[in-house]
Amino acid sequence: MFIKDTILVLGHRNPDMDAIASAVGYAWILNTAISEKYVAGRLGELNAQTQFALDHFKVDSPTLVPDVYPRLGDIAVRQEAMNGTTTIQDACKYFATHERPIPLVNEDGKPAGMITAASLFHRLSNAILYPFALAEQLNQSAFGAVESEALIFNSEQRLTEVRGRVLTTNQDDFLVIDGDGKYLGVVRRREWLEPPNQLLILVDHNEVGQSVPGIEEAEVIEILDHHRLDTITTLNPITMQIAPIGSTSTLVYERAQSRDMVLPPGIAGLLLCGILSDTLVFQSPTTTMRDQRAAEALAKMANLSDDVKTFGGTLLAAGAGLRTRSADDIINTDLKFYNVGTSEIGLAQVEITNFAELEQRADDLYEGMKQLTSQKGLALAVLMVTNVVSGDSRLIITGDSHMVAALPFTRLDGFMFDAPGMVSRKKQLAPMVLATLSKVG
Ligand SMILES: [Mn+2]
Repeated sequence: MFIKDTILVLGHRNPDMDAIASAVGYAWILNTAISEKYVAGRLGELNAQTQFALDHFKVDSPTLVPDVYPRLGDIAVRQEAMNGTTTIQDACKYFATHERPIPLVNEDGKPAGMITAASLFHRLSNAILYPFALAEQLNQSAFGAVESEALIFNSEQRLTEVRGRVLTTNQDDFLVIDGDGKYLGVVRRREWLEPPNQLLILVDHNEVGQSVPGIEEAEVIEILDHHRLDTITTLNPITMQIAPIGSTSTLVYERAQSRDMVLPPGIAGLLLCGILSDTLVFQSPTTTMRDQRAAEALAKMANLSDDVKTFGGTLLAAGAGLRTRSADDIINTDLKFYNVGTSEIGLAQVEITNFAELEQRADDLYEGMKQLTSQKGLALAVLMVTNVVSGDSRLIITGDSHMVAALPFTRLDGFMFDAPGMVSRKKQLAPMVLATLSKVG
């Protein structure tokens, strides 16, 4: 997918609330402040929480962008074609005012070849030797008389896919057909050699592995993010802001603020959701004053009727839950692996809104964790079930019993442990588990 004359604003793969909100919000700001060429995109399906926020604030979902590889259909030029009624004389008249070859198209819309100036002159050079036959020749159909073969490509083929064939032919013009095999347009060699770049702005991520497929054939012109830096290299200098704060939506709000812009209620509401979601309503240790101030201002612009924390609770509840999901899905959706000495451990996290929900699924989840541990040969596996309302977690732990016993958590029963006040895997759980195991191991 390549969108001509646009700059795509994209969050990361498996988009969360902040990835969608910051893409939509930043595209709106740039469209309003600079020009109408920014398009917000998403790299996957919306999660339940984001769908709730878009519905609540009546904002359209951003465009799904499966990849940004330029394809032949993206650069094909719809050039006038000739058909079965075209005579050699018609072709002569055409070349009086045009240089490019004429595509010849059959009645069914499928291409038959191309008339090039060279093929036409070759044909007529015979006629010139026999001038009495010239008039008759000119009235013949161009079909079967002068067309030359042409390379035909499908509109869905990537530019890089046809490299071998383009580089080994001496033709300069290629025919492009659509999915039904019908003539779509013509691509010139020089357009193939110098395709237009899809311009990109990355928000809420900067790593290639988390970004849109085809990024290596596009041009990133800006990055706005709050994650660790592990990013692309560029040919030209770019604008980049990475800040250790709670959400990218906060950075987007600050861009509006620096331009004295008032955001429409829908956009403000969505950005507010980005902040509330990433900071777990300001409970996550990643939260800063900047996030709090942005949320306050955005709540006003959004004409929020509830207070921010009440609304935040509703938002988190819309995304949380164990009820309808399989144990496998719950464990694997947000699972990360870590190495401790020679062994490997796995830490998964899921959000819920009350622990009663966990009780109904505890045995089922424990079985799933045991399976994960044996299948991956893990020394230890923890499922961190975080109650986003109370700001506490419970842990389901499987693996080596000495390691389990060494962890500083209170056992509630068999495999369930208490982790009061703990909400962040990155800042709280992982450092604690890794420190303990490095001593035991
Ligand atoms: Mn984020």
